[in-house]
Amino acid sequence: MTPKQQHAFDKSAFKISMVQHLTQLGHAPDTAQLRDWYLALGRALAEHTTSDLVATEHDQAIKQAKSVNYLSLEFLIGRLTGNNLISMGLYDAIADAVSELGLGLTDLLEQERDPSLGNGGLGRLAACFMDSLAAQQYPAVGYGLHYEYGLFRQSFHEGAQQEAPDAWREPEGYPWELVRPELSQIIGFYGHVEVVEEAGHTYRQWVPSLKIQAMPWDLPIVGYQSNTVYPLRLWEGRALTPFALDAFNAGDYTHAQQADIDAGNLTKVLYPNDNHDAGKTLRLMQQYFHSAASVADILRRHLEAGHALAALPEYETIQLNDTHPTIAIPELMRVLLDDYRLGWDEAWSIASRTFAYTNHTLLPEALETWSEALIARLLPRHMEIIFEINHRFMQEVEAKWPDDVAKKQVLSVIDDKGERMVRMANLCVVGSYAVNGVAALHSQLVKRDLFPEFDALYPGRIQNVTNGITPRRWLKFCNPDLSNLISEKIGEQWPAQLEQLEQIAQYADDTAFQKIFMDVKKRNKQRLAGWVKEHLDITLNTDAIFDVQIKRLHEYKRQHLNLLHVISLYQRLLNEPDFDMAPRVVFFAAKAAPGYELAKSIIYAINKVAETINNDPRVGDKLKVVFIPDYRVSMAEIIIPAADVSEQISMAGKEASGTGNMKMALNGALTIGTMDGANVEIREEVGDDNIYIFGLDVDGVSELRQKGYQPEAVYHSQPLLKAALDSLLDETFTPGQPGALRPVFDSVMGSGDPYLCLADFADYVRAHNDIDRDYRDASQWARKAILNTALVGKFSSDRSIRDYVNNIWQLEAIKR
Ligand code: CBF
Repeated sequence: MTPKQQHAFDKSAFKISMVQHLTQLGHAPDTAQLRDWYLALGRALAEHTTSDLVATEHDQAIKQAKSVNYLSLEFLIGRLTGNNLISMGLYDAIADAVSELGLGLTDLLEQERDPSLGNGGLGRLAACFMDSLAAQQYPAVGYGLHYEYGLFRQSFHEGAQQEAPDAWREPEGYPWELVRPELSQIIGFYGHVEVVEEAGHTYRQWVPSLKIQAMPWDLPIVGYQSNTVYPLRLWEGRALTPFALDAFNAGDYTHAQQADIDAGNLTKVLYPNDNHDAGKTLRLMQQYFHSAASVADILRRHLEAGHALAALPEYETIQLNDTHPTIAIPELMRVLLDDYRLGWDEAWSIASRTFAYTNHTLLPEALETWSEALIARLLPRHMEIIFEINHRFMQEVEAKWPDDVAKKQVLSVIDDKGERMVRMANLCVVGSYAVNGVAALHSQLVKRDLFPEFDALYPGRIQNVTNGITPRRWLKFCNPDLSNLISEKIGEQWPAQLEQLEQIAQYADDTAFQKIFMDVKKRNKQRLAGWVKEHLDITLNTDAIFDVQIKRLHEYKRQHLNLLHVISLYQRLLNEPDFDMAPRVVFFAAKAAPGYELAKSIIYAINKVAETINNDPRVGDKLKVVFIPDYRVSMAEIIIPAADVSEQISMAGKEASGTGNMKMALNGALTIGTMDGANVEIREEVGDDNIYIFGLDVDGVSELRQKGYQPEAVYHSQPLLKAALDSLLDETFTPGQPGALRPVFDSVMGSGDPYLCLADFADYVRAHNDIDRDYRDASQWARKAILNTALVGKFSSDRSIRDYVNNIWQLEAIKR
């Protein structure tokens, strides 16, 4: 693809525009602060993207083409300014323009607060996918929620996680967003269903008792090197009649604003749970609000483009990012049946050819179910429709497996074992034309373990699309030195065609290239070390192995296994006079859901261990442990380019894919990982010699469980492990507070070690010893690092999107 000519850039006009925006913000150039200038920069740039957004929206070719609508409760987009500059091809030109105003572009970019509108991998994937859709110009709209507060800000108080609200737009608003009142929708809740008679037919009609306005805010998703800009449309809850003047005049000031307060609560805050279904009513309200507003907007676009309602599946496909927007299926049915008065079969034919569903997890606690009673109260008509969908589906099951009660029980959308619950994943599979897992192993397990009966009933419906990451943000933007080095060697096309990186492999044995490559790594390590010094006052040795585990804190991800290894290194340094190791800095960054006690205990334990080790003069700079607070996209952009080792150590079968693994490998880190998620495919690409695989695989895990796993036996048989665990119980890391780290000890010793940390410990240590040995051979290490960068082109989200396009969505690219 040759990049289309982007708009010509007029430097002096741009500088004038920036100053005008600054003035509109109430500041004068000679007294304005950096943040004021950043806002002016954002607003001046957004003028360009807004005009491209509107032009893309009105593009006839796009209106006549098929679009994907990506429905996700989370879009973890990260800062937009730097990334948009890369996509607009204006990075250097703007750097030059702002320097003439006496400003540094990187300082300005640092002023932007991350829009953290997601929890972790699922939300970040949605952001990468939007980037890749725009880059390849496959017509798309992203639909999400406009949370007033994103994922909480994390800090530590004496080692314990503290949470604070994340007011990402405060106080001046976010310069990239555009409110679109003309596209607002009205969304109902509660109420009852009435029967309406018309022309000899009876229809059902929902009469909601609460109505809330859905106000859309568009963020521009700028296509790399093109003029295509798609909207990420985020719905905000607003009161229909925000202010009750009567009440105010009567002196009832609180009541006067009550409607506004209630509606605003709907999109006030992102639920901070990753891979966990918390079952809160407000969350279901968010899900419905998001789905209903998005479905209404999709239908509006479809009909305004002049297409027949029945042709919806030919022009629009709706991708459900996990089960969170499942309620969109009965919502579309409701609109087709009750508002457009279609018959059931016709409505179902349209709906079931429009939706597709991505499953992101096998964890039982993350598979959403909603109480039937709650849905019936909040969305009475939808519950009727769900019953009808299930009734007809059960007939299908009966036809396939006559009199098989067990099959009906597992397949049914309603789980009636205890309190009757609606299984959202089952509803998704029944109502979608395609279902996919997110890595080869995961998709295989979805078919084998999660949905074997669905797979038998609908052969071919469950597919795989391996996840990916956008090379624009995760290499070109975050690692400019490596990007320039790559471009010098293979040209400038790789950010749009990541497979081209393979050409770098030819330099893996070239000692001169190895040196330059590792010099880049060193500079990135220095940048991270500088950040750590400035913010945490810890001095790091940048010759040390930078060993990195960055992801949500979850037991299955096993940060505590990593911690046990760290403790064992510490103990060996102190107790074994002959023990030698390459210096190491172990980095952690992770947020724990506020209600997830064990995850918080693990964070506390890591911080306490870090404090002890970092202040123990006997250790020197052989070992340091750094927990970087408030992990977020902009922090990942500093950590990832600096990583030597990437920790991907989940228990096999638990991490659906992982995408941090891809980001670090792309930036030349070597993975230490289990045969889980996308690690399996990373290994296929980079080869056994360039990855450190350890531990039980999926079959090994089930064999061990069948045999009967006894963590205590492992504990007693491995002195290194036992010593590490015992130190959690005494005062080694918590002077004066013995037992303060007991919850972590108990999570493996008292609770049967559900994620098999102890079972995998010895092999994990073995793999780390291999890393230690290999790192000391600088040339061999450089070779492996280069090959990681060279051989992971498959994991571009451009490829993932092409897989969706070709195997599921069937879209055509529309070049503008
Ligand atoms: O598919 C994207 C990511 O989604 C999760 O984060 C999720 O929330 N279910 C998974 O845990 C990741 O493995 C996966 O990469």
